[in-house]
Amino acid sequence: MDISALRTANPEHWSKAAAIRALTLDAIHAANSGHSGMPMGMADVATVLFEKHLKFDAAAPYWPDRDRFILSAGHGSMLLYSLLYLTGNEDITLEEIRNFRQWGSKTAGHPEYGHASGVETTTGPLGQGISNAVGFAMAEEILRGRYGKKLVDHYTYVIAGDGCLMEGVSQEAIGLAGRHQLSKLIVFWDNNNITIDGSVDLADRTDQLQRFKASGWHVQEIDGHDPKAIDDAIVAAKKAGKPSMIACKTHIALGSSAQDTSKGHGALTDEKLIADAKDAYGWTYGPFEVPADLKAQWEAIGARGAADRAEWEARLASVSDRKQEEFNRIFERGVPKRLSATIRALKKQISEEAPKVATRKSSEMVLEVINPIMPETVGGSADLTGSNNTLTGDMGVFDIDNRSGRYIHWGVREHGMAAAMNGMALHGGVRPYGGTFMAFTDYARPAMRLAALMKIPTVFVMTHDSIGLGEDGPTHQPVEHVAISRATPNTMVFRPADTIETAEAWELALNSKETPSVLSLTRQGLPTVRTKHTTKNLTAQGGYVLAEAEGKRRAILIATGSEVEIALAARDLLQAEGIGTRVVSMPCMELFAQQDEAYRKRVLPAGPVRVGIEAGVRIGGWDRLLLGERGREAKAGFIGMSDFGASAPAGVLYEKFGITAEATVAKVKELLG
Ligand SMILES: Cc1ncc(C[n+]2csc(CCOP(=O)(O)OP(=O)(O)O)c2C)c(N)n1
Ligand SMILES: [Mg+2]
Repeated sequence: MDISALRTANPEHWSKAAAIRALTLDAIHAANSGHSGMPMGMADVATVLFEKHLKFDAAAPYWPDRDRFILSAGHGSMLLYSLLYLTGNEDITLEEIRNFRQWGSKTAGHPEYGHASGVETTTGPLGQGISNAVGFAMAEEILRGRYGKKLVDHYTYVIAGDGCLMEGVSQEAIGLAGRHQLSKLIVFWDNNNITIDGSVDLADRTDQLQRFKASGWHVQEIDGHDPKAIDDAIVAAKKAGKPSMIACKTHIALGSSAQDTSKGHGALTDEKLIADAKDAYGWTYGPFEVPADLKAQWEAIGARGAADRAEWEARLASVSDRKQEEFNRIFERGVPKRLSATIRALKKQISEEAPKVATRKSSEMVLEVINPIMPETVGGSADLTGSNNTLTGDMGVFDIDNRSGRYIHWGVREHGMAAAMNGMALHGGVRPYGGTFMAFTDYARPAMRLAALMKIPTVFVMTHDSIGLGEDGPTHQPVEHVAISRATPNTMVFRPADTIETAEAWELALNSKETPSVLSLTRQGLPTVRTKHTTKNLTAQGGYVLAEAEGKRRAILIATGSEVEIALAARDLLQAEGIGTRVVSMPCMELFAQQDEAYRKRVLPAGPVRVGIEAGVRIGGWDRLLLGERGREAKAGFIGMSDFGASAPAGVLYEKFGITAEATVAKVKELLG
């Protein structure tokens, strides 16, 4: 394609966009890997967005009221890195661009949140960014509802590719955004008709404009290389009163011999191809060279928002001290001072009353005291509100006419919910938690993994956490899900035994700034096992001695959640036979592993036989507890699940699958020989 017409139509724009294209080619050439085509195709859209619309200050990448720019098509990372470098972001220097994709560089293969400032979310798994963006836009609405336009008034812009739109999660996100008329969400679709295998048509013929329209979006279709059309479309999108999708017809790998082909998707490293493409761009500079006047133009764009930021800071300074403190606290992910006393008071009351309740209900009891003192919590459920017990009285339901509502009816959209909750957490100022059944962790897992990778404290409230849910049967009974969550790095999996441990788990989840939590909660009622009040949060140690052995200690039973009750019953039986038995409650294996060795040895001394009890699979953490670091600390056994469950009342299932006090006693005796 002859691109000279594009060059001459608007040379000022062209040279700015050409800088992105040239840097992309050079960085990918140096790395000998990456994805060239997308940045080459979307450089014009990105240039107009950054130059004319995006409210940002390159010198202050975390300013709360900035517009958010999300590169959902994360493989096009060089588009983002070029923009950050050109506009003067401190993290992304030319050296970093030269070290694209190398060990220790900030320019990771795909944009990673927390790795370089200016990266709003980790993308690469297609479909996540656009789904995070819905959470960003919801958080903006909620905070604007609470603090007003004076403090919160910004847009969320997204670049999504064909792949993002093909992923199922995008439909969950699109449906949510349309339903809630998230009018400050603007998505650019890189409509280049190419994916890795070839033309999009190989796999999909969806009319994307009709699709978005059907979900309640404002849609436009433009030439993605025409700067005026791009600008006009953004202006119109801002006025639309609905979420907006701008289909940008672009050419992947524009101006190269790989243009409009799937070859253009990946790393273009051929030197002649690169030289020819630069020729076509009229780019006469050396590798990684951006002429000073052009760099200055880009830096002026990067500084354009400094005045906006200063004005915003003045506005923040003009509100009451109390409001400022709260605003700053919630953006720093801090908890209110009152939280620990509130949790302690609840623990005290519960230890006296000793109710028998399901831990999902316990969680609701805890939320009833937390939500009133933490205005930043935003709860929700994927259409299981009454089952997940996630709604408390004071929250209000988020809706078009109730933007400060703090409860989200996510609909039957576990993946979209999890991804949007991540977006909320990333936006800042809100602490999202959301519920579904533990078995549907599978449906939310890609986003749960990213929460862990991004180091954000999203809280996943996963109820109905074992065969203990009973009659709904094996489709709904988690067996491997706790293990999968435990296998994920940087994730705290809490399986509390009663209301007290549930309160402690919530306290830890909310105090966490960099680790997501999975609360694994029961459907069935559980007795209060912590009847002696402690001000100390024992769950913070991961595991602790709940009941000490009488006489010589010959067995240690380690149990979690609903099986702690069984361990205590087994202990009674064993003690009656003169077998001294300690019960260790282990609500969070990850936190236990973080304790020093002396503590761990105190809780699990070598010598006595050990039996683990959990209505799930043994794989995933148990062997370390049962056998010790070196694998031979104790004779050990496990009472749990090794197959799928079945449909029957919970009591019957525990009997049939052999997760009982009697089976535990038999196992201990077998080990004692
Ligand atoms: C969930 C997920 N599946 C697969 C991939 C691998 N992948 C990376 S880019 C891509 C094709 C994307 O096509 P498109 O979004 O149109 O990008 P373009 O080729 O236009 O740059 C695929 C399949 C991925 N990154 N994420
Ligand atoms: Mg494409």
